Amino acid sequence: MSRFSFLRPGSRRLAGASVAAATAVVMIGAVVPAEAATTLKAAAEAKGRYFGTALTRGDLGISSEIALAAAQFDMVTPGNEMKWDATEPSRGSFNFGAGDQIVSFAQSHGMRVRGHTLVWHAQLPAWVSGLATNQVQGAMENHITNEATHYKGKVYSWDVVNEPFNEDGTLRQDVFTRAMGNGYIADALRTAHAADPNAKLYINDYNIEGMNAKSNGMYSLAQSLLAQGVPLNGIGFESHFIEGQVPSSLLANMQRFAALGLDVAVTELDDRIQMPADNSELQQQGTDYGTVVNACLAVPRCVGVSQWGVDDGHTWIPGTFPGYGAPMMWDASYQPKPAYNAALNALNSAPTPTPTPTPTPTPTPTPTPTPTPTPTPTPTPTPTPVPGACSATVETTNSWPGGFQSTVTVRAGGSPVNGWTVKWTWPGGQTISSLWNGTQTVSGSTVTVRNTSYNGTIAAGSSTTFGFTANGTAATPTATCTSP
Ligand code: 9MR
Repeated sequence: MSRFSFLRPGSRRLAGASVAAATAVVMIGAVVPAEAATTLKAAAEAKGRYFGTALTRGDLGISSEIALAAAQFDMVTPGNEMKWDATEPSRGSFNFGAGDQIVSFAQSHGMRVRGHTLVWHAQLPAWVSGLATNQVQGAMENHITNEATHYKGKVYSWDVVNEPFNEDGTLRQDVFTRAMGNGYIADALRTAHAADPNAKLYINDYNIEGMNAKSNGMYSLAQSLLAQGVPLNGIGFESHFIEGQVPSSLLANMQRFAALGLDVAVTELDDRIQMPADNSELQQQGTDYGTVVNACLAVPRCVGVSQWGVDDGHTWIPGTFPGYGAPMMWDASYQPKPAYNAALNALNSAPTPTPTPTPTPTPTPTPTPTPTPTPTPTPTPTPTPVPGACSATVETTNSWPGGFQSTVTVRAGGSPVNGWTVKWTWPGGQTISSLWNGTQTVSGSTVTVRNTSYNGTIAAGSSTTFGFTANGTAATPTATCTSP
């Protein structure tokens, strides 16, 4: 049974404090240095990120909550209004009224919109589940085309496919897989891209924030979609956490997806506490929010963080996880909690990104041509495939003052490789801060990286990659690869 299978429709609503109180909260929200930004959105924008929230149509009528949302956030995800049950309740009959209200709220407050969601097994109208198998693909493509065309140019991104995985990393069996097999994901992404070529297209899921079977499943899917040229732009990490339990591999996991050339985003952040919440739990929640924001800031391809709601009075958590609550950065009276200060401080404390300087080309004098003797052509020897041989190439994908990120491609020769070991020596005292898709051993300046359980086998002529971030000056050492 899915973690969300016992959801009640709609989240709890509490009446709130005044707009004036909400505004005051913004002013006194955090103790920060004089020039530091005083709202999440300003602080995030200064670091090239956004900070978002989820809002439902019901939220739009709660003036205190909305004033706070408009002051603090620059991205909105509709909580329910763009889901299939809301937009195409009966076949071929589309209703974008509620979604449009969220979009116009966002536009009138200078906020962007994350479209959520086109294809999901939940909040799916009964008519879709009742279709004959050979009708599902047509219905899915028609739904995507209509909705993505309606919102073309109005959404920054789409969660094209939502929550497709089981906890063990296999794809969930639902109406879409039963009709189309695993290929429904590629088909959905291609259909969305045709309708809105400028929207960033995501697959979004929960419990994929750390390194585990489910995120390995997502990683393999992403690799395979990219290898097929499918228009996938990003992975959404929902991040519905429990206080004190943010996975320690969050950063390394984000980095490995980013190293595939994908954007990553924290899309539905909340951090629930077993009620009643005491002060030490609220402090720990602050640490958790800081950890998540810092992870995003440490990954150049992490585009932003969205909290799933605004305040503790309007959240889905108590309705779904009885006994738990208080998962947001503001309490039910719109007062900022330690989590808000932690998120804001993390943003304000991060180094401001500096664009990588482009070296100015020095003009070189044109050399006087000297006649070259025509070389006698020598026949190119045909390389003999060595069984199990592999090669490795290190490439710097990003650098910043004092650090850099690299991708290492491990390629099999003429025969398949079963297990590989890549080795190199740092030229200038560099040290790896985090490595993904491999296991490392360091001895002095020599680094040895072996495959993990899931990427040791490489077909003849194919490749896999691992990646790392390192401290020091960017270097691209020559690496050797051996295979047993
Ligand atoms: O916040 C949404 C809540 O109002 C709905 O009742 C619920 C129904 O499934 O969906 C909630 O949002 C979910 C999101 O769309 C996908 N990830 C999990 C979110 C929380 O359940």
